[in-house]
Amino acid sequence: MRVRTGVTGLAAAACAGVLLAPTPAGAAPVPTPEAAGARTGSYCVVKVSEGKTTCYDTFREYMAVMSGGRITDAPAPEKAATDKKFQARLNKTLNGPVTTMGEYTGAQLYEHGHFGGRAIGYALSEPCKNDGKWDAEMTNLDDMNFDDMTSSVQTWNNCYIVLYSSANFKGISNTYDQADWVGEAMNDQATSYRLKARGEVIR
Ligand SMILES: [Ca+2]
Ligand SMILES: [Ca+2]
Repeated sequence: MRVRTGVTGLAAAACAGVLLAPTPAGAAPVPTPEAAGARTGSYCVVKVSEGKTTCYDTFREYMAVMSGGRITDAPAPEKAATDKKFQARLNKTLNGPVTTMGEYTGAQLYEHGHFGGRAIGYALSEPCKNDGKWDAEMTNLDDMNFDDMTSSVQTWNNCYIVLYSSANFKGISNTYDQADWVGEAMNDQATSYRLKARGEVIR
């Protein structure tokens, strides 16, 4: 859903041919969501290291997990989105390992512009690496009941996110780090995505 305008994403049209390469060598596959939880909860955490996706009813519960228990008092997402203090704390907490198990937050997708509405967080076992391989991928956001919904994204730990308008990394694509609005062309269009390192070129 469109809430506000203001493009801050990084245009990557020049790389589109590369990004549509069919074989994502080395990318960590997204675990299949536990159907019931993934489809009923509003806020989902995908943990690659544990091989599972868990969804929560409230942004507060979700953020407690995403932050490794460091942020247990998150306000409602619409309030959190406009709370500069909270956003600063979020960025400080989520850059770097968030748990003693060494999980790193790669990216979050939000339903509305300016980091509001439903959210999906993606936790990696290590920061995104500039090694010529995708660091993670999701072939179809419909599996998370999040197809054609994304309006803003955030990334941390050296990750960039590439959104694609169709499943399996097809359709139009664009690359972002922190974007409170993914832009008119990609708004409510993303159906798959991949994570890579900042400035990484993948052939
Ligand atoms: Ca990589
Ligand atoms: Ca789509």
